[in-house]
Amino acid sequence: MRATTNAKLLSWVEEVVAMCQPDRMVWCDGSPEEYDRLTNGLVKAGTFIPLNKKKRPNSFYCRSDPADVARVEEFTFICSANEADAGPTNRWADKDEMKARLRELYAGCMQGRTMYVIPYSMGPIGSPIAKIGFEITDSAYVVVHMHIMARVGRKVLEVLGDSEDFVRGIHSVGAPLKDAKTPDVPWPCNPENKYITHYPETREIWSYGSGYGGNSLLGKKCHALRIASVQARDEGWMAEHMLILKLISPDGAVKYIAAAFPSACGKTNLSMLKPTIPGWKVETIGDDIAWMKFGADGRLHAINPEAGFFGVAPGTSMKSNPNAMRTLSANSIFTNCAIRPDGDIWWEGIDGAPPEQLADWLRREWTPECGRNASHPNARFTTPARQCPVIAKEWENPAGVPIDAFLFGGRRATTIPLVTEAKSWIHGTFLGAIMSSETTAAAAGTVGLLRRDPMAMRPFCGYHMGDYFAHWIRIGQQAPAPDKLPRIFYVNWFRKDDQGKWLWPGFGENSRVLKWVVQRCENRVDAVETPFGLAPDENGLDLSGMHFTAAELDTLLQVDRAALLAEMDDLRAHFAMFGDKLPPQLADELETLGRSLKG
Ligand code: SAT
Ligand code: MN
Repeated sequence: MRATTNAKLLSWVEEVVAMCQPDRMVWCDGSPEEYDRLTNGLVKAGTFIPLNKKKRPNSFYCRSDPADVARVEEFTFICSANEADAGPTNRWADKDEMKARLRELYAGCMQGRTMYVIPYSMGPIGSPIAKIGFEITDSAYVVVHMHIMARVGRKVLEVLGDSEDFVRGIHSVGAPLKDAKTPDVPWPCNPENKYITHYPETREIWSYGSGYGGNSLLGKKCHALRIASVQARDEGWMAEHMLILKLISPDGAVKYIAAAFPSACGKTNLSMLKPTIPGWKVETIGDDIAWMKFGADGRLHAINPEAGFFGVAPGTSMKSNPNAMRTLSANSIFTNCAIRPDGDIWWEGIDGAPPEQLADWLRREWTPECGRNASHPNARFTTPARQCPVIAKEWENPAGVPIDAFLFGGRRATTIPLVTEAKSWIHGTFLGAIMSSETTAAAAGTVGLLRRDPMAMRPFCGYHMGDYFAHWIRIGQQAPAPDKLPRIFYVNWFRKDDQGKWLWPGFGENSRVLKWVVQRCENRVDAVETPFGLAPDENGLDLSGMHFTAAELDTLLQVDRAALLAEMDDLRAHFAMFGDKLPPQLADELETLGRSLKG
């Protein structure tokens, strides 16, 4: 039912109805009844399989079309008014041409389907940092995901009132049902035509052809990062691809840390980590996105704009992430993992021996001997954040939490040490700007290639990355109290030795690095200067109970000078990409790095 008199909103919805020609239209109210009605419908349609109620109450299993399994960066466009504003890391298309092409595809694209209008808030409803958006979609799968991932419903319409300040998102799976007799498929999509398009000036998102993750849950990467990064630039705040965690030390002191890693590099694991060092505790605020504004106290305050976790399933276990496993114990949706004969889910790396038989994500029979993986490497769980056993009590605080430190990191088997601290805000911005990581299955494409992924925002920055660097520098300059800015660190959990063996166990042991970060923030430990920043001295890290040879420790904690020096050309080419938009401070930092590596 429609519960708004907002004229701009109503006329936009009418336009979309006229273009897409759905059979029915529903204003989503975000209620549990709506969720049940839609999940029942998805079960009837064969999209969802209810999981064993005793093992996983109110949870569902889903398999996508094999041609629709990840974000598609190749078909993701920033259609800014000026091409130069999209910058070298984005695909740009003329907004009028793109809209004309999409209008053709959208014409009648919802025939035979229901169109849902989803009012959502990214961030606690009414928070001064939160933003309102609407996603119009023909996918019930998307609606139930938005129920978990965002705040959906009437309250959003009430807070919006007659304001025009909302993001307009249109999404279609691009698979009209030509007549009532055409049977639907479990996962409608359009493999030939996928477009994920953004119009930063008018705060619009038009998405077509894919039903998966960041392509279709428009509140997430499209709104909360690509559009929000532009709003943040214009309004003087930050929209970052960062988890937010609360770290409590044995003496009860609290620090808040936000950390940027590329997709599928362990952000969810870090955000709810179970420390192995006694007396320390991590609580979760968010696992993927942080929106930050300066508060009256002069500090950067962060909210998690999301309400759920859309995490990578394979590799998640009681050993790697017990808190995620507990979060998933009910009310969750699982896409593209495998299903056991007893009606529960399974994936590579989950606890226990593999069952003798499974149905895999491609609906085939699977046995441990068959030589294939049973789940897709980008298989995902969708689960409410409030169910996380270590969710922090502040996680929905409308004022956000004050951030003490930023971590940057990526997957690097070589070269980059376990942890260093930036020497200044500008040096930290520089380390973020040269971030690199081996690619993962979160995006379609080859896995394991090294790519520069500044601040883990390469696929998500809605404007010119050179201007984005300048925005970071401006935030540092505009900080009401420079000494209250977060300290910046660079970490790499993924260093390997010459034999290809991980040097660092990761997971809960990463708490040792967090302890060092806290002690640095409190000026309680010394550090030694290296070309890559300030590193722990021999006794800096708490490694009690761990066993490393001197050589292993050396490799783990040292910058490989020769290897980094060999990357200088690549780094210069990376920076050259940004042309005259590269802030001169970052060019200076690069040359300083080059000199210190030689010295
Ligand atoms: O963009 S998704 O939400 O599909 C997942 C990711 O890349 O982090
Ligand atoms: Mn992400």
